[in-house]
Amino acid sequence: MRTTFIILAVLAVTACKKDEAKPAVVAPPPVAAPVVEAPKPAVTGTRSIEMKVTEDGFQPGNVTLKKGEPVKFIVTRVTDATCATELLIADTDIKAELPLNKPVEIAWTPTKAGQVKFGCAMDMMVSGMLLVE
Ligand SMILES: [Cu+2]
Repeated sequence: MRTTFIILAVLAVTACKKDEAKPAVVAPPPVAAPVVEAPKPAVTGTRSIEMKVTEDGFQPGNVTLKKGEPVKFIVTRVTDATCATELLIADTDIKAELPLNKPVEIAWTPTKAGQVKFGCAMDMMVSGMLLVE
């Protein structure tokens, strides 16, 4: 009887040690968790839309928005081989400089449904379309 008890006790102790060892091994993933959660505050409230200016123009060229929903474009010009060094949104006062490789935040809230053109300062020769629903 005693032997059985001791074996069980040993097993129990061994099991405890294993359980104790596990969290130490599992520990690294929780470190990654805050990294995943980090973008959340930026998304809260205002929708962020990342956009690039490449040799092919604005990427993405078409963006669907919702009327009354505030958005924040984060625009990065990644090439000098473009005339789109500024971004204008038609029928608004928005005119943002786009320095090379520097993300620029442009906040806007569409107030009516329809298509709104955006593009470079040169009569929007390089352009894209905002589709407001
Ligand atoms: Cu242009």
